[in-house]
Amino acid sequence: MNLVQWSMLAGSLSSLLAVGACTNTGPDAPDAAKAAAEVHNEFDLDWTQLGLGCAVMGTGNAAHVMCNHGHSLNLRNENLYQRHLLLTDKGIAAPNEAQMMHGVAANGAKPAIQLPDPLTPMLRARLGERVRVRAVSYGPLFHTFHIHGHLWVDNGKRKDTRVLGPAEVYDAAEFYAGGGAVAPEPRAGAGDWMYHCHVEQHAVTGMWGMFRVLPKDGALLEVDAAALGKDGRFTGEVPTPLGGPGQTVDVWVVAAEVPLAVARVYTPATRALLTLERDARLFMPVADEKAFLAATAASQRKVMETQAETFQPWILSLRRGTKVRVHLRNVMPEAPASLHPHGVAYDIANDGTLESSVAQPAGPPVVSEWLADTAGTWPLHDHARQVENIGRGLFSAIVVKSPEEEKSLQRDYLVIFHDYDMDWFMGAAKPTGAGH
Ligand SMILES: [Cu+2]
Repeated sequence: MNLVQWSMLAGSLSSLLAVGACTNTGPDAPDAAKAAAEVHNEFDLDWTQLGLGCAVMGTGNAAHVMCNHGHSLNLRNENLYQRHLLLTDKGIAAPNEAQMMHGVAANGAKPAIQLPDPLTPMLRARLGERVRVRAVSYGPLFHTFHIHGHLWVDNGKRKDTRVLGPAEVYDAAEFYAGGGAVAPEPRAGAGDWMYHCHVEQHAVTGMWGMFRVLPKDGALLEVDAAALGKDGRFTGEVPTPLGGPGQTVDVWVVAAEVPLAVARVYTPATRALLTLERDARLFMPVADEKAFLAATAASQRKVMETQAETFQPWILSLRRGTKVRVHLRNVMPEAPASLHPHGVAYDIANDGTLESSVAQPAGPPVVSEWLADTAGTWPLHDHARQVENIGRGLFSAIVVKSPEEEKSLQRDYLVIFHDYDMDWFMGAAKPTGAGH
């Protein structure tokens, strides 16, 4: 992308920030009036220009297909420009942001044209339920976790935004769904509440999702499942924790290179809503040792063929005081893989960086032992070929829960902020990691 295109893109983005903030500056002089008019025009978000970041990567239809910038939540990405294209093709001449982002309005009414839920974790809760959202960040950039309509208390202060650096975690966002931070008083109410990275470029290029608050009474605010297919099934939910104080549990995980639905795009020329798949590298949990030993590259790909749109990244969820033995096999064709945990107790042989703790392709399984002695949320990722493997998805997270949290939280979610390895994502070149 050249400098002119970048500045046009930046202009569009700054106008996104300025929506609704139009002020009259110096209307007396003709030049000033003209300038004011130009500034005012900028307040109309130019989605075509916003799409320029994509257009330079291809022409015509290909430009739309390839419109993505590598910012995602849990490896999935839906560009707001694509939703704009879909709405305009369905007859809304100038869709606004609300129309693009929301599946349902706060009063439960459906919009005139309903879009599929975004291809990112769709967090759900009933009005008044106690919710925690844990955020983990991977990749080379800083991201800002923000959720609409809700506040939480952190160190005695109310917050609704928090910055995360690479491999940083934030798990203090706890509130009542649709309600307050410390009491379920009326606040946001039922409806769709956007959560997103607050780096604006990241949000519009895919780093956003929805927190859907359903009414208490069971009158569902669900979108039409038949019309929307599999959308919204990818929940971001933290699994029920394993083990307990003094217990040892075994967990089996396969590192596999498999197709994953990483983005959804709309192509006006064919009127098709397409899901883009790429060969991601994933930690795929399996049920038991038998399945673990039987796993092959082909069998894991088969699993993904049926789960491509709903597969949830592995989250290792443990009760505080549990000792876990994680068995890792690598069925990827050529990359080594390992598990490097943060936050749990272990000795150096179990930290996923020594040669002895790296699982080689078609090599023997590697076992790591960790003690989950502190409640919290922790990164867990490959450390054998970190840049390339994390860029393609070889990450997870550890959640260690206290008994109090298990009682107090009705909904527990974890979202991972992630930047794609762009060469891999665009399919333009084979990723080249430094390796060991
Ligand atoms: Cu970001």
